[in-house]
Amino acid sequence: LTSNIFVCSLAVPDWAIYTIIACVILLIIICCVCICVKCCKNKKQKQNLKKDGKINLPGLFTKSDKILKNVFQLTVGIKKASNLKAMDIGGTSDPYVKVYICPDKSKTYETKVFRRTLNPVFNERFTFSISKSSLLKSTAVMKVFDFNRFGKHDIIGEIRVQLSNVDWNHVIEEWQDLVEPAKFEDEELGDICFSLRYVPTAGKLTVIILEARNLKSMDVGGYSDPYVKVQLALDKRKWKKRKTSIKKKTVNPYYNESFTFDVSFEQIQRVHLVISVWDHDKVTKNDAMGKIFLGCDASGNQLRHWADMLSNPRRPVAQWHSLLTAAQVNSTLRLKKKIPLLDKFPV
Ligand SMILES: [Ca+2]
Ligand SMILES: [Ca+2]
Repeated sequence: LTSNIFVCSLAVPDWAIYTIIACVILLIIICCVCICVKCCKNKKQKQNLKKDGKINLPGLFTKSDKILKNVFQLTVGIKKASNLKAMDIGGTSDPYVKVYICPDKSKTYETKVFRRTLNPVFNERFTFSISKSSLLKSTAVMKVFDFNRFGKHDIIGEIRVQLSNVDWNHVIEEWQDLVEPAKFEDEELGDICFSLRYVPTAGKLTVIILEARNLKSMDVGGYSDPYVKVQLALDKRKWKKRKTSIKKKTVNPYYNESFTFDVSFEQIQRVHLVISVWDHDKVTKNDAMGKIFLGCDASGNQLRHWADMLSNPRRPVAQWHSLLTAAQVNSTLRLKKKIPLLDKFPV
């Protein structure tokens, strides 16, 4: 209609009108063909991407809700993985995904563990707050691990997404190839194995520090003098503390030292167990080499161990844990000052 009015007012001859209409129709046809070709191509690409060892991020949801001034919310969704590498005998894995933002790393999330599968469907979402200033130099890291009850968890692969490359106006949902993990900025702090046993009737919590391995070397000569601090907090207040012996000049110490604490059934829900590894130094201050905490609001592997202990009363449950930095644990846990007069009053 508009074109007619336009045409009439200029008194253009008939043949010109037909030519214009023909051109418009031709243009529309060309556009349609282009869109169809593009759609088909995309579909093909997506199928290709679903091949080996991929993980689907549905996605890296990048919502720029400005809750506070200059703080953004980033939601990372882990949807599913397919054709993961088999890490266990029998040709399967027990995959789970760890998600964090580098270099901040103050919050590390983990998905649930899926037993004996190479095609897990996670469907979990994790939200991070990122300041505007650190946004451009931050990377979202998603690491896929194979859970092992009695051994170190094997890394299957990882994905890194530089947040500076993210289009903040859209939700990104895509498959990506898992790659070999980057070692450089990911400081390996070593692992610690300990067993937990809780007897509700007697109100006794027993922690046996078994061994640690691949600890960081803090002293010249590539060694450390590690000891382990076992600390309990009640309602996030420092409560009780014990230490193992010091093992000289090693990064793979063996302790097998047992500590029993009085923790009533009523208290166990409110307790945090903090395990930290320290390097003993005669002259200077002792250095923290790594830390983790367990409790009802712990996450991932630590929560699993705590839950296993509670659901298996009177039975010791041993498990390996990867150590985190003290700063990382402290910022999550935020313990308050010591409870005064320790055991003098019932709490
Ligand atoms: Ca496994
Ligand atoms: Ca030392």
